[in-house]
Amino acid sequence: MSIVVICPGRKVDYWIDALKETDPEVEVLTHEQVRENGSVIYALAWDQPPGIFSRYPNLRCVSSLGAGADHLVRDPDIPDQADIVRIIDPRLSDDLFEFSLAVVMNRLRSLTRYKVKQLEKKWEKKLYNRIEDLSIGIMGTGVIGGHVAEKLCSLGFSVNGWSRSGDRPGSYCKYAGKEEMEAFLENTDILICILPLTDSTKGILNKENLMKLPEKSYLVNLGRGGHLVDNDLIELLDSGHLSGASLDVFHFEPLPEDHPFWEHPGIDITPHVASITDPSKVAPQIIENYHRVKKGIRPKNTVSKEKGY
Ligand code: NDP
Ligand code: OXD
Repeated sequence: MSIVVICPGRKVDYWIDALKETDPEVEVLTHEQVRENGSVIYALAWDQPPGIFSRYPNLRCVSSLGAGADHLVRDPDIPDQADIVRIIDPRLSDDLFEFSLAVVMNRLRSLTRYKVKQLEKKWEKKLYNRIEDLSIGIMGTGVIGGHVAEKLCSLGFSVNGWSRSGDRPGSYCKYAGKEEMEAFLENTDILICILPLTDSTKGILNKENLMKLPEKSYLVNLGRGGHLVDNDLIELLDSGHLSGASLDVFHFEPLPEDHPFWEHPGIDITPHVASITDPSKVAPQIIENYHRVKKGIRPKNTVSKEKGY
């Protein structure tokens, strides 16, 4: 029995080395190395090519290499009997918090603007906001978003969190479901999307919803590119309703060279780096899940195929 690692364009060796170091007895192969397709019971995948899972008739579990598993939930070739699992790791949550904090502080103190002014050799002071001045709204307060919300609260930010159920623990102000979305948005100056991409969250960052934010609000999208309606963002930036946006995720990654986001002065772009899974940190949970699955026990950190996250 073996594990196959499928992640075209990524450094697959780090994954294979980390898994073998955790358990040298387990056979871990790239999909090019697999000789007996029937022996593969566990797959690790990111950006998998279409149709790849149909090669492995005995798959019992497919794991994302990251926290998001939308690329797996929408793959029609994962057999019904196989569980989908994702990575849950405190390091991922901490890294995403640190990234969010950096973006928020950049916004409060206009650091990107000063870099632009520096290149123009312009000495132009601008009033700044303090932590207590603006309220932050986190869309999606699950494992990562809930952590970000709590950490921002502990630094003195006023934080609102919006989720499907509203029943996760936390001291931030909670809003739940479609009914409370409007109130959540109306009370948010910096909106940070940390939602999973599902049928119900696709396109949620659209004109109608973003117009409910107060004038001059700022958008941060750390969820998935599919949450955002790109043209709506450009329209709202150009009209001045939004004062800027920081985007880490895109419909197509890498962001195509001719995409208008690249040259928009109101948009800061990062290449999906808000938090990056460290193979050595998460190999133990993958190996543990592999052994569970091998023994016929359900793996941990499963994704609901119905809910999509
Ligand atoms: P979780 O599954 O733990 O949490 C998801 C949260 O979203 C929950 O609070 C859930 O509500 C809420 N949610 C889901 N659907 C809806 C809906 N229709 N309406 C309102 N709220 C909804 O996920 P994680 O926190 O672990 O990760 C979230 C996402 O962050 C990932 O799926 C990935 O896309 C993104 N990510 C991005 C990274 C980056 O580098 N840019 C890195 C890591 C993750 P409820 O609490 O009721 O279940
Ligand atoms: C993600 C991740 O889900 O990088 O985006 O973990």
